[in-house]
Amino acid sequence: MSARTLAGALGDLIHRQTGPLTRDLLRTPGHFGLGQVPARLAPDQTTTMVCGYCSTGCGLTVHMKEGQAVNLSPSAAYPVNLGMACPKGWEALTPLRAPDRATTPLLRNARGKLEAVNWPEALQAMVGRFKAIAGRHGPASLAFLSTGQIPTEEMALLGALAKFGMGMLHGDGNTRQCMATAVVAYKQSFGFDSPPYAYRDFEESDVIVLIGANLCIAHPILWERICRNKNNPAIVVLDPRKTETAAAATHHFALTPKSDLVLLYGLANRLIRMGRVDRAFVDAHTNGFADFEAHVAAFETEQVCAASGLTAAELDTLAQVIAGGKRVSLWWTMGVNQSHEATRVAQAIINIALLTGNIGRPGTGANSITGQCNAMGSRMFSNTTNLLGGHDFTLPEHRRKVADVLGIADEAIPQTASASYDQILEKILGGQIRGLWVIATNPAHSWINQSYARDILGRLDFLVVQDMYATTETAEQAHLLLPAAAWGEKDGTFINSERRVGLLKKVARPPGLALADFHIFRLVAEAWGCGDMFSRWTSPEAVFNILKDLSRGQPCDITGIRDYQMLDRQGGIQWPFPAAAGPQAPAVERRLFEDGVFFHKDGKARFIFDAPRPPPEVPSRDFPLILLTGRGSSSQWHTQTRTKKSPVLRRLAPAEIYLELSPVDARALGITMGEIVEVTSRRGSIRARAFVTNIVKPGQIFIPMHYEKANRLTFPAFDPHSRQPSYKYCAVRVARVDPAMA
Ligand SMILES: Nc1nc2c(c(=O)[nH]1)N[C@H]1C(S)=C(S)[C@@H](COP(=O)(O)OP(=O)(O)OC[C@H]3O[C@@H](n4cnc5c(=O)[nH]c(N)nc54)[C@H](O)[C@@H]3O)O[C@H]1N2
Ligand SMILES: Nc1nc2c(c(=O)[nH]1)N[C@H]1C(S)=C(S)[C@@H](COP(=O)(O)OP(=O)(O)OC[C@H]3O[C@@H](n4cnc5c(=O)[nH]c(N)nc54)[C@H](O)[C@@H]3O)O[C@H]1N2
Ligand code: SF4
Ligand SMILES: [Mo]
Repeated sequence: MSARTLAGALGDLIHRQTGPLTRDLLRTPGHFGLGQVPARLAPDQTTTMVCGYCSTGCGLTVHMKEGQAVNLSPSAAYPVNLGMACPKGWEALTPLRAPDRATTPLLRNARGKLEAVNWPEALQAMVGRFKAIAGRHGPASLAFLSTGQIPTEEMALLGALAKFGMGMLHGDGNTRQCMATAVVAYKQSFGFDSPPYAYRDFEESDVIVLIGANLCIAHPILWERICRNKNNPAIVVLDPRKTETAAAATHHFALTPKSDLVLLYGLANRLIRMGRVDRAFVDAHTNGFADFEAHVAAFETEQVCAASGLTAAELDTLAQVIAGGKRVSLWWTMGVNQSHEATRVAQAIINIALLTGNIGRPGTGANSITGQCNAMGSRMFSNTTNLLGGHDFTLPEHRRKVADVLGIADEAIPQTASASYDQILEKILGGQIRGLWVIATNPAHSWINQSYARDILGRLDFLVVQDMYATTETAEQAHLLLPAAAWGEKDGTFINSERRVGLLKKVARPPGLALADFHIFRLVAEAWGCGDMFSRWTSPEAVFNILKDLSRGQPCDITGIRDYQMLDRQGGIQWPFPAAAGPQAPAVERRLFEDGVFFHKDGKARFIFDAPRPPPEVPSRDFPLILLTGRGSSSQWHTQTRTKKSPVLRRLAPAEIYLELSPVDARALGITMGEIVEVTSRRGSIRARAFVTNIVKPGQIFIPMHYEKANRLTFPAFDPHSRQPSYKYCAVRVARVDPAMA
């Protein structure tokens, strides 16, 4: 398209988004600041929207003055958080005003420097370079890496644009680092990616088992929901570390890292021998129990204790507590999903819920807790691994259905799912992928085995990074930076851990020339020449209506949600909510499988299991310690691009990288509290401050992922079924720094 029509389309979009603007603004980079009244809100009022950090999905009430969001408070009426929020939620507006916001597109010039350009120039550069690459190497030489942190409507537009419009075969997201294991485990076991619970189950259990999940830090408001439980529940934590959650639990079993599979099989064996099998449930609603029973029979106490580090008495207690529960819920997060055999561990948890009949009733379930605010949206609608709406790229009838809803040709839809994140990086290394578009994720900090990741990103012919900041580790490597509006500056929906579709709203103006990701995708579509394909995708709410149609007849059917207002009134609505359910509002909290019918064709859940395997890199004489990584505090978010912009949050967490080291190891190494030490793996060496603590057991150290150097050490192992990275296990050594060198 010509520059004139492009500028016209752009003007039209910006006009609609922000009110009258002169055309000159499109051509000249510059600031027009926050501060004008977003079109749909009165100047002074409050409005409730979903938080943009974690998957808990708290409702935050934003206070407006003269059209600006000036403050916020947790919403008491929202069914998720009931008036509570964690520090990140309270401080959610601060990162929007950071001085390093990306306010204009930046293009790398001939001298290798990023230089401000206007939108038409940026779009021309992106489309020109990408088309040249695709022309020479085919459309499969372009790929995208996206996120669980933008609204579902934006994800769907990106996925449809990239794959159906621009012809890309491959696109994945940071949800691969996070939820891929739960997705595969649920699909294989239940027939669809379907976390079955409502948060109320936390309040209704008499036994709560948390496996590799540190709720107090990572999902603080879900921990608050546990605290509302009136049944005096047993709270059992399976975590190698004595985390804040473990310390507050009634039982903590500090299992050896990556021994979960052996332990859970041993536990299943015990429960079966204790006569704790719910025969009626197993017979009516599951397949494969007899084989599973035979498989776990070999997991005797001695072997299980040797592998897990638990004593026989501890194993006994664990089995007794679970066997004694009438309403047992089992919850897991990254301690499970990030492992070399993660999918089978997740399914070992599912198997325990199935065999004890702890599913489909209040206070029960095999429950994966999601990570990012919209990881669940990306699982259903990002068009990466699944075809839009939880469909399957490989099934002709699914491709036809999606093509019909979208009014496109079947042939526009790829017949295979995308390569996974790690495979995309391998393809860059192999020269098959040469152009990459990174949206709302920061792989140059968060991907496993960093020096390799950065080297790979550095090999691209053209790297486009679309972010709200120009200063992220990945943005620094970009050839083109596209400035994005952030949470609070745009409309759309997120889906939280309990499958609740919640609303977000524009309560602030994006800075400078930054645009909502939604509008950036629309502009790229126009510039690419496939704008016609998206003529109905005019606004987030128009896309929401398309997504409803795509979900029809699927387990995640949301055709009953009339419009955004209905979401606003109800405090979000969980899927499924099909139109067939009738016009009445749905119950506030609903769980799946109350009828015992699962999503496989025969309606039955499956027992799936495998032989345990050792991790690919284990401690040795030279690297005697195990490195664990994860979340460090409730006020730090991932790579900290947002949370470090808040002075309040900064004060709540250590400014520099540290490691948890046991007193036993510290003594043996001659290391004292607070000393700077060197941590070395086969992939790299970093310096960090020693925090000597009994949180970790001897032989293990822990480093939070929030500091850029953490992933220089990690070992790139992947679960073979989910391709999720195993961030939480590799071999390292720790040494004092020679005082002369310190
Ligand atoms: N404050 C804050 N909250 C967040 C995030 C954040 O960055 N900051 N991120 C969000 C996201 S995207 C996610 S995915 C979630 C993650 O939430 P969590 O999974 O709860 O957090 P992690 O700290 O990564 O890992 C949890 C625990 O797994 C344990 N673990 C390590 N290895 C093993 C093992 O082999 N077996 C078992 N059983 N446990 C093991 C670790 O010791 C750790 O305590 O948090 C979400 N919430
Ligand atoms: N060692 C180790 N590494 C880990 C983990 C671990 O436990 N240990 N956990 C893994 C997990 S579970 C996850 S989820 C990943 C997270 O890894 P990342 O996704 O890389 O981390 P974030 O810091 O959340 O990056 C989000 C980026 O999006 C930008 N952004 C925010 N909002 C918007 C928006 O609306 N639009 C646009 N365009 N940009 C936006 C932010 O500025 C930031 O640069 O890390 C993984 N890495
Ligand atoms: S718990 Fe999660 S959703 Fe709730 S306020 Fe904190 S970061 Fe936001
Ligand atoms: Mo995550």
